[in-house]
Amino acid sequence: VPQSAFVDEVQCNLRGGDGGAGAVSFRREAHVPKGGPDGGDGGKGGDVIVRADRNVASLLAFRDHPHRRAASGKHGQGGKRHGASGDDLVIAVPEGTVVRSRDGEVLADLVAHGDAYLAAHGGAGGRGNARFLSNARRAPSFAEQGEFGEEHWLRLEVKLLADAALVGVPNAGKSTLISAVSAAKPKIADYPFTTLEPHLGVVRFDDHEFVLADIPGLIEGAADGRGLGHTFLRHVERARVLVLLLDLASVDGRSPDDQERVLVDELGRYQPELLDRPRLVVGSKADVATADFDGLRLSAVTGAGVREFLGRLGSMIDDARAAEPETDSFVVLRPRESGYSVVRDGDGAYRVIGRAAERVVALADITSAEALAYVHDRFRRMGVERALARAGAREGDTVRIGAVELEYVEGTS
Ligand SMILES: Nc1nc2c(ncn2[C@@H]2O[C@H](COP(=O)(O)OP(=O)(O)OP(=O)(O)O)[C@@H](O)[C@H]2O)c(=O)[nH]1
Ligand SMILES: [Mg+2]
Repeated sequence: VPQSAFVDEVQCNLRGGDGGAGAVSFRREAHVPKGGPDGGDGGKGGDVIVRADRNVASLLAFRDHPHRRAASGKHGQGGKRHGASGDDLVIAVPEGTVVRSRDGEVLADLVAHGDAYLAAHGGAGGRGNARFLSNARRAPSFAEQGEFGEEHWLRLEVKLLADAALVGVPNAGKSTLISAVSAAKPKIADYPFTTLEPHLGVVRFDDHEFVLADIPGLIEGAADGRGLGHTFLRHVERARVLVLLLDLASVDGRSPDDQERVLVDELGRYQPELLDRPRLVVGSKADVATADFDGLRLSAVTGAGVREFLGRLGSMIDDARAAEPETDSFVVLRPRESGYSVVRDGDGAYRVIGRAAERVVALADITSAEALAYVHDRFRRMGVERALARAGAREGDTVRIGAVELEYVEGTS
């Protein structure tokens, strides 16, 4: 997939956990050869939930792991012990992530921190045989299987937004630094105005993930349109932290203090609020530094000071994220489809489609007369038999439901 520098897009496969199976079990009592049914229910499989999280900056994690699956439910046991539910799987994505089906239909737009989309339902747990006790069925010898979790391919897309911007005079080493700490590969050269347009790079360091922007160098008068930087200051507007990169080996001998003054001046003239933004001031080219500088220094070439720089920047970004006000978030819960329909297979057999009907035949042992009687009874009550008759089914016709094939028997209804 051709990638724009500013858009992150992935395809992923999400699967809810399977439901646990119900148990077939009978109470053991000293004087009763076969006590009442006491098979417990299987646990529900976990759901897969995609949730916007301001601490995540990109969809990079999906490149390593496009397949995600929630935990399955545990099987039921005797003594009416129910299986534990599988844990939900919550997948963090950046704010602004758009969730689409594989066909491109928009399913959810996760704008703000906490917005969530239930992407794949976990399967229901099967009922244990204790649930099938009735006057007519004193010793049910069947239980339900767990339901498979839903599986969906989704397309996630997000416009990358800079968490931090590298601000510096031309030739300060901004592009060299972003190349050293991310996959961004802007052009690097030993003359000013090498970078003509902004580049974004995703940085992952320790537990931090953030987007860093490399913008063209700023010069005096940038806010009035001199040089190139002004056109790109809008990339700085959204940044949570501003990194002021000062050239410690400036060829024109500009002192770090002088550079900092120019940069702060231009930022403030462009937009006074930028001066309230957290700033990290750092000196570049430490390996060949000629200027005195007391602050944090790094060399993008030797790597000296880079880890400390990333740790500090990561913490500042995390603090800024944590300080952002909570907004109301929403959760898109897709209701699972109910009902069923009857269609014709290519070979003329009838097929009953629908979760509710398919659950009825998901029994551990469909071959027992008792289980079959249960299935017929349920279908009569649900109106499935009538629907088949209306669709034209005749005695002896094949009826498929889920993985099961049955013979149509004309009922009395
Ligand atoms: N020795 C040394 N040279 C560096 C370091 N960082 C950058 N340089 C050199 O400095 C020059 C400018 O680097 P760039 O990364 O292109 O600087 P820039 O700030 O992106 O420049 P503009 O895009 O023009 O604003 C290049 O020749 C780099 O090789 C460093 O840490 N050590
Ligand atoms: Mg550059």
